[in-house]
Amino acid sequence: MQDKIINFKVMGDQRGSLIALEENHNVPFDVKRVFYIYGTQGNITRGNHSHYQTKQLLITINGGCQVTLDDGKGNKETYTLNKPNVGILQDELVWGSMHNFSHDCVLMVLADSYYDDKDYIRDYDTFLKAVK
Ligand code: T46
Repeated sequence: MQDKIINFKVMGDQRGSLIALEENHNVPFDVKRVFYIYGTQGNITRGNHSHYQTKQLLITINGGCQVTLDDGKGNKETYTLNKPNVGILQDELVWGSMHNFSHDCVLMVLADSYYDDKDYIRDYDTFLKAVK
């Protein structure tokens, strides 16, 4: 799933760096929602679900974590996210879990939908049925 990684252009100057995210340019969808998770202990796993329709772009803007993506068709890959200029795309109907958080990790997520609990698939067998 190498095509899931997006490298963002780093701009800025001697004062420091800057990354700009623009919907349908370097973010490959309409951005309806941004949220971020932080203060997660290193032994905790977050996510552990899929979405029926939502696409997400995950970026660690500080610290790092690992993200495991599973398309339910035999493709499962774990990525290390620890650079603010790299994002991982989690498409709809892809199971995602986030783990091995550094104490200072801030994981920012851009999504193409408003929050709707009904869009979540939290049971792995239900996910596999939805993929088929
Ligand atoms: C994901 C990982 C990285 C909202 O009210 N609005 C929102 O947009 C979201 C994402 C959550 N919530 C509420 C629902 C729960 O009461 O915040 C609480 C925690 O959400 P959740 O248990 O889904 O948190 P995580 O860390 O397991 O998962 C979240 C996202 O849901 C998920 O899509 O990729 O962060």
